[in-house]
Amino acid sequence: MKTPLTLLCTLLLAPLVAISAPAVSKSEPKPNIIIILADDLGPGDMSCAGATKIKTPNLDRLAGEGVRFKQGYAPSATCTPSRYSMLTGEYAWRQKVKVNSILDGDAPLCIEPGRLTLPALLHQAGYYTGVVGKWHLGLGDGKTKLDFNGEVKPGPLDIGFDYCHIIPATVDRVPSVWVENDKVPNLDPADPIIVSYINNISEEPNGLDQPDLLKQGADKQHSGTIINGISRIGYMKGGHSARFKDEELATKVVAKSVEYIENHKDEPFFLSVGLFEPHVPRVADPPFVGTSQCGVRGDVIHQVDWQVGEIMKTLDRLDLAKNTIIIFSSDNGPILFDGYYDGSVEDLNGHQPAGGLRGWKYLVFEGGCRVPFIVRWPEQIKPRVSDQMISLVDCYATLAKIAGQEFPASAAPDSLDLSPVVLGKTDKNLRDHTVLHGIGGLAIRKGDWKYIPASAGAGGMGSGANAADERFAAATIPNPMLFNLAADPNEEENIIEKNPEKAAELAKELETIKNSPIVPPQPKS
Ligand code: NG6
Ligand code: CA
Repeated sequence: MKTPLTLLCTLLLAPLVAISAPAVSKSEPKPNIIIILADDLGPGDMSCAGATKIKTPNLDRLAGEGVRFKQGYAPSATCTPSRYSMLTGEYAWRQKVKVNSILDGDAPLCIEPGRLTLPALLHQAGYYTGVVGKWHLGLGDGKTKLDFNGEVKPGPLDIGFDYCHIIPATVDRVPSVWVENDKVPNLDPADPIIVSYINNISEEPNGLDQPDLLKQGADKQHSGTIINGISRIGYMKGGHSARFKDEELATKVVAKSVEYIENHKDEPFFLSVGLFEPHVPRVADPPFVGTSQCGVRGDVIHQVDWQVGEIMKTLDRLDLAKNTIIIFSSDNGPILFDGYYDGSVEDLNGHQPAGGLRGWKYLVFEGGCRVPFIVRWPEQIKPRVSDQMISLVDCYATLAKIAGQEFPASAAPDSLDLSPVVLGKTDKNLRDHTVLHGIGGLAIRKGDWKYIPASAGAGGMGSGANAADERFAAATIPNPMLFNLAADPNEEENIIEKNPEKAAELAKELETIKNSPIVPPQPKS
């Protein structure tokens, strides 16, 4: 494992990745880039992918005007490691530091300040770079306790973003405030914020003692301080004037994204938007309440669709749509019960969030890691649906190529330049394998084959995208598994005994990738 110093030396000494023919000619203006990541959205959660109880007209339009990948992956079945991989081009499990778990709201920044991240690279390429919405990559240096009343840093601005308007972790974790450019806006110094994940430092009601105050019942883990009628993970005191309301989060994401696009319309810009839905707590804004046919989880997916639509409308209004790349995906697969009794299980009404795939968020089964993956760039991409494999970890090398920016080969060791795939210049699967990370460990998909070593599984976290199916209730993987996804897309039949050589080959390949921090040479189209 590399120390920061050896990593830095490797980065400095490593050869630059050769950017042969740029994906965009020098004379054309660089495309703007917007990555919109939903939170826990499944591949079956869009009407263009077959959902009928949920309507996603804006996502359907986006997909219809771009390429929709049916084999799109999040590198991990949880948020922090997936976002880490997207921004660094490196699988998070290569790091010893705490990026493989789920960070609390007061956890330190898990990306080294100064690292050549995707936003840092795009900044070098002349882009203005910003992030709005969910962060969940930690804040502060971890040496002193993070103080939300002062400068909340290091954070996004130290790893390549020029602007940020974020919430620290998840909506179900304290502190329930925004952070804009290292400061909590609207904070009254006479009412300072104190946060603890260990002790109940707040004199305000909590979910365990006063469940009668709750809008939604919650499990023990989510029964900390009650804020806006929802009990959260952790305890929080103070900061009343700065607290967000759940029902206003989506409007704020739209307002800040639109303002950002307007402010930077005349220069190439990169905007990373972290939507909060359909992660728990699921609280629909008034216009969306009761609009879907599968309960509140469907209603907040309508809210996802609305937010994407507002961003698309802004691009249309400013005449930027043609030369703006929008990547829409999700940080991990879907889940129904994740701590709050919000009716998502009971109201499912036959909807299939993972499109029938096995498993859910937290798990290395396809249902945990397969995600919606749409790329629209009207000037360069012909609309189509693709069966080629792609992962969020590929955003780094692919966008570097499109932006015409070189980087040291070791900077993004797991990222493949898939620009030929994205731009429809090849039918080949330039990514022929991908490593998937879940709470219990790693798995590998290569071609149609998927190998899952025995592991402790997800320790019973959450439940189902296939809640009705009892076979999928057990999250533990006591024996290794092998599936052929072409014949058995839902991973129902473990065929390891019939194919021991194939299992051994994939097990070996997984070990090789684990031990080699650099991917084989980038594939040629
Ligand atoms: C888990 C929470 C879950 C959710 C998740 C993060 C428990 C029992 N469950 O620890 O509710 O917050 O973390 O989700 O605490 S993620 O999409 O950001 O990874
Ligand atoms: Ca998530």
